[in-house]
Amino acid sequence: MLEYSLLYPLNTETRTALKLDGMWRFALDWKNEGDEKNWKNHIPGHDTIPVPASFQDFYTDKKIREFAGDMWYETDVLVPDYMKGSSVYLRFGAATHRATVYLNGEEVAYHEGGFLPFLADITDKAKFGESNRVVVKINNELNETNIPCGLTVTLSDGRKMVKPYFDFYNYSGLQRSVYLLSTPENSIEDIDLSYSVNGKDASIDYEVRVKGDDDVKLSLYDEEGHFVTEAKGRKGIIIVPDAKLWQVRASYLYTLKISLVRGNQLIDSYQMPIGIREVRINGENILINGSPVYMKGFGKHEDSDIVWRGFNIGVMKRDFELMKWIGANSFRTSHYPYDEEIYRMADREGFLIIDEVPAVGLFESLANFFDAGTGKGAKSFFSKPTIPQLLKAHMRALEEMIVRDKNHPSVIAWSILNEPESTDANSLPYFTALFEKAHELDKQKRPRTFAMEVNSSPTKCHCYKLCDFIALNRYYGWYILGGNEIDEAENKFRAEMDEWKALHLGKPFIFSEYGADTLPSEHKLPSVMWSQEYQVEMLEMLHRVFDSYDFVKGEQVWAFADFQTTDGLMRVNGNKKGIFTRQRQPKDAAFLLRKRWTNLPLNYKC
Ligand code: BDP
Repeated sequence: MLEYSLLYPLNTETRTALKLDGMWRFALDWKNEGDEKNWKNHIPGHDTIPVPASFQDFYTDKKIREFAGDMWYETDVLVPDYMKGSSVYLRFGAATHRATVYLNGEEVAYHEGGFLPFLADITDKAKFGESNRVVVKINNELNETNIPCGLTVTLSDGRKMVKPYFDFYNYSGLQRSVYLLSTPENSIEDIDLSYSVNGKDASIDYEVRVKGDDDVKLSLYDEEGHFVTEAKGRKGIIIVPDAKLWQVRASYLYTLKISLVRGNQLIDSYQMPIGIREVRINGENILINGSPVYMKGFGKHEDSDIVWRGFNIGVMKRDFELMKWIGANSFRTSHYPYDEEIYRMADREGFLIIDEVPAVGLFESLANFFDAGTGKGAKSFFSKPTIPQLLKAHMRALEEMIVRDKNHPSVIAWSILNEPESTDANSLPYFTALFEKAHELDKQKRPRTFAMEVNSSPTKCHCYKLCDFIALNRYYGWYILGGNEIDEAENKFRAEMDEWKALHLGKPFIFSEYGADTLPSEHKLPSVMWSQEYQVEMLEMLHRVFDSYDFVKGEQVWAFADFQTTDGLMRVNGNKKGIFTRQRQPKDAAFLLRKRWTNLPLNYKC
C-alpha cells in the first residue's frame, strides 16, 4: 500500500489545494557540486523557468538542451496559518525522472519515476504563516534499473549524455503542476469502486480507505446535481435505480461525495466524478456495458511546441477536438501515464484509454524502436543482473498508476510494457509478477496487455498468453518492406495474421501501433516513402488486412501527432508518423482516417 494518498487535489469544505505553478528559480548542476555546496538551502544564479514545462527546448544553447545530470528548482511558499493542525503536503504531479525535495534545507521526500505523482509530508516541518523555501533536485539520467530504460554515458569533455532505449526525447524537469495541499489529520485516503449493471439498475461496490476511526458516509448526485442515493460504512454496495450508464463517446458522470463524520461534525469531505460502466472481455470481444466496441484512435505522446512534455491545457483541448473530428474513440497513453487532467477530460468526452506504465526500452538494443520494427531480434534483456531492481521500480510505477487512475471510467485497460524483449525466456516470471500485481491492485480487474513488437510472434513470444487482449505494434510497409515492396509487405503481414488465427486464442486483438513517417512538405505521384501519398497508401493496405480478420477489434495508429526524438539518421527533427503535425494540423492521412472512422460502426465485426 502506498504511504500517501494519490487522490486528485481538490478544494473542499475540509481541504485546500493551492497551485504553486509559475516561474521558479532554476540552475543546472554542471560541476555536480550542488550537494556539497548546499544548494538545498538556496540555488545559485538568477535563471527562472516555467513550471510546469520541460526545461530543455527553451534554451538556445545545445549543451543546455542536451544536459544530463542534476537540475535544481526553487521557490518560496507561504504556508498559510489556517493550515495549522491539518496534514500539509507538497504534491508533485511528476518530476522526471527522480527527485529529492527539501523544505527550508531539510530533505522531505525522495521519489523515483518520472511520470506519476508523489507527496512530501511537511506537516511537522512547515513554518505556518511564513515563507518556506522549497528546493527540488531533479535528475534526468537514464539507466537500466528504472523505467523507461536507457544509458547515461560520459563524453570526453566530462559532460554526461543520455542514450534512451526509446524513441522520444528525454524531456525532463517539473513537467506537471505542483500543489500545496492540506487535509484534515483524519482523512479520506483512497476509494475503490466497481460496477455491475442489472437491468435498469446498477450497483456500485465500494471500499473507502480512511485515516482514523471516524464514520464514512457516501452520497451520489446526478449530472444536474440532484441527490440520488446514499450509503454508510467503509465498505458496501450502493444501488443506483434507473442508472444512466457511461458510454463510449456518450459519457454520463455522477458525482460521488464521500464524507468522514463524527456525530454531526464533518471531519473530511472529498468528491469525484464517476461513470457507471462495466468493462469485460468476452471471447473475441471487448465489451463496454455488455456491448462490443471497436477501438479507433491513436498512440499519443505528451509533446508539443513551447512547453514540450509539460502539461498544456490548451494542447489538451485541441487534441480532444481533433480526436472527435476524426471519429476516434480511444487512445493509449504511450509510453507513460499522462497528466491527470487528460483522464478527467477523457471521462467527460467518453474516450477509452489504455493506460500505459512507463515501461519502454526493455530490450537489448540502443534503438529498440528501430530494431524491433525490423524484426531484428535479441534475447537477453531479462537475464541482466539489473532485472530484480528494475522489476521493483516497475512494480512501484504500476502501483502508483493503478492507484492514481483506477476510478476513471475512461480507463478500460492497463498496458504493462511497450515492446519488451518477450523472446527472452526469462521475461515470463518478470511479466507474470506484474500481470498478477495489476489484478491484485484493481478492484475492477480491467483487462491487461502489453504492446508487442514484431519479434513477439506466436512462435517466439513467451508472454502473450498473459494478455487478456493482444496488442500488436506492426510496421509492415514501413520498417518491413516499404515503398515499392508494399505488396510483399501485405503478403507477409497476412502470413503473420494467419499464424495468429491458427492459434484460436479466442481473444480480441488490437493494433496498438502502425504507421509511416511522413513529411508534411512532401507530395509525390506516384508515391515514395516519406510522402503524404505513401502514408495514405500504406494505411489503406493495412486497413485492408485488419478488415480481413474478425478477431481484430481495434486500431490505434502511430502516432497522433509528430513528436520530438533524439537526433539520429532515422529521424528528421523528430518522429514524423503523426496524422497531425506537431502544430496539430492535419496531414492528408487525417482525411482518410476521418472517412473510415466516422463510417465504422461502434460494434464493427461483432
Ligand atoms: C515503436 C515504438 C514507438 C516508436 C515507433 C516508431 O513503440 O515508441 O516511436 O515504433 O518507430 O517501436 O515510430
